[in-house]
Amino acid sequence: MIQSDMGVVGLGVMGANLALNLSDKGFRLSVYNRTGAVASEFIRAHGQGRAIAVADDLEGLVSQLGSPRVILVMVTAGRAVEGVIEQLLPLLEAGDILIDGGNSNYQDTDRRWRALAAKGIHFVGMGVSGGEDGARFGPSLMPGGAAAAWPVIRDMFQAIAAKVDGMPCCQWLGEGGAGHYVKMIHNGIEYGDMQLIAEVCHLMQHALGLDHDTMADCFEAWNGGRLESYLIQITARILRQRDRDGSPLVDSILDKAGQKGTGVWTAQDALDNAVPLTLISEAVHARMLSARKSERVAAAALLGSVPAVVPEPDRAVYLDALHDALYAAKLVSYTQGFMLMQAAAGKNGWALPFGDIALLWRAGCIIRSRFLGDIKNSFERQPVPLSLLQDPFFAAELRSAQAGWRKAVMLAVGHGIAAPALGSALAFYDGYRCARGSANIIQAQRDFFGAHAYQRIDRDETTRFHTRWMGDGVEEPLP
Ligand code: NBP
Repeated sequence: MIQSDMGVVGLGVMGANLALNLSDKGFRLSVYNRTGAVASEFIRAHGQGRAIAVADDLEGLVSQLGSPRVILVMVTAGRAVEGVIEQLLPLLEAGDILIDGGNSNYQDTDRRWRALAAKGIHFVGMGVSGGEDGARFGPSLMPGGAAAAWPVIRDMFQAIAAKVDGMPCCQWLGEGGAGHYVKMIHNGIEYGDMQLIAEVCHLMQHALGLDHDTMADCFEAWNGGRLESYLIQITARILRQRDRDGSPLVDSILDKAGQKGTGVWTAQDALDNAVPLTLISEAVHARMLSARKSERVAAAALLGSVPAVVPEPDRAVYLDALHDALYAAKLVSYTQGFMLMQAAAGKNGWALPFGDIALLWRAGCIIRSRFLGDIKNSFERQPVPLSLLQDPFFAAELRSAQAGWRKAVMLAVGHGIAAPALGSALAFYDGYRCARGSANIIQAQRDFFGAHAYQRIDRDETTRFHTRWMGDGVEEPLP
């Protein structure tokens, strides 16, 4: 009997499309789905002429695989992944490879990688981005976990991944939960990009008074320049979409955004690692505020509405400002995302390939953009800059975008329109480029009320001082 190259467990949106992509590239598959009717329908619709065998149960699936067995699990993250692993474990042998391609929390992946390694099973946590279309025709893939698995699975996943100039958007990222960690950051950055675009749309409509076609024209024009990206393209399409009565569809869509958790995980991880990930965190908070619809409606009646729009002659200048603000704030968001990955790499002992990560995201995924090529270049420079804001190219870009960025934030503030991502990015930028900040006051306050001591600018930072603020005012060095 011919044995399959890979088993796929879970034929939902992602599993089915990845299976078809793998099949298109010539790999022989065995597939299994908990609800058998889903697998039967999959084969009825797509099986003709393909080397895909359906298994009725996991025992059947495992028996159809060559050695070492390679199994891709594409089920909902959390208990479902746990359950599938538990069921598969007695059926596997040392050297077999188990890949979780769902959106699992990287800490779960790390734990599973350790537990399965003790049994000789090579566990891989692989971030998959690009949604249904990406999975079918070329996703961005972020694998990490048991390094011994990579030489076995590399060709299969690089064959189905999106390509940029012939380079597959699929590279090994490191041990343990490294792959799912990078996917988590990708999703956090996606939250940030989406929030920034939403804020710009809101300002265009409510501060500049633009109609939806004009807004769509702007996004289309911007897509021809530095902001070229998938999310800018789809926003233009979204703005042109009409409802049944001919009005813009977006105006009839409820202004409440849901979330599945990866943005929250990213923000929590930033807090745990003491990384100022302000923009993505604001994007998560903005979704939370959006969900409080009835409370906002009541507050609007109580606290007042938005003032009049900007006069027409000034609008072109403001549109340029919004473009620059979007670009600069996006740069801050990616800077913060890479800062967080650098901190996590240090903490977890991962040698994350930052330039390759930028390349992995250049195609096949939701945050794909031209700009990621510039980030890749930055990580190739020698010496590698401390942060993207200290890269000569990006520093120059920010200096030239700065005036427009401030104008856009002032537009939002002046019109009472919330633009937390644009504004917090600017605050981060101003804080980051401030050689002498305000934390001296905080050190003094902490010493005043709690005797927490402070450091002095004219002494070594290891020497700490306390002042008897309410007594004789004498300063004394602490032992
Ligand atoms: P779907 O909801 O389309 O499919 C879920 C699959 O999980 C089905 O095959 C379902 O089987 C199976 N499943 C569940 Br639910 N519980 C199970 C259990 N206890 N045992 C065995 N199988 C179980 O999800 P999807 O959109 O394909 O997403 C799969 C993973 O990929 C998720 O982690 C998701 O976050 C991630 N992801 C999704 C996207 C996207 O755009 N959709 C993108 C990137 C990553 P059933 O038919 O018997 O219910």
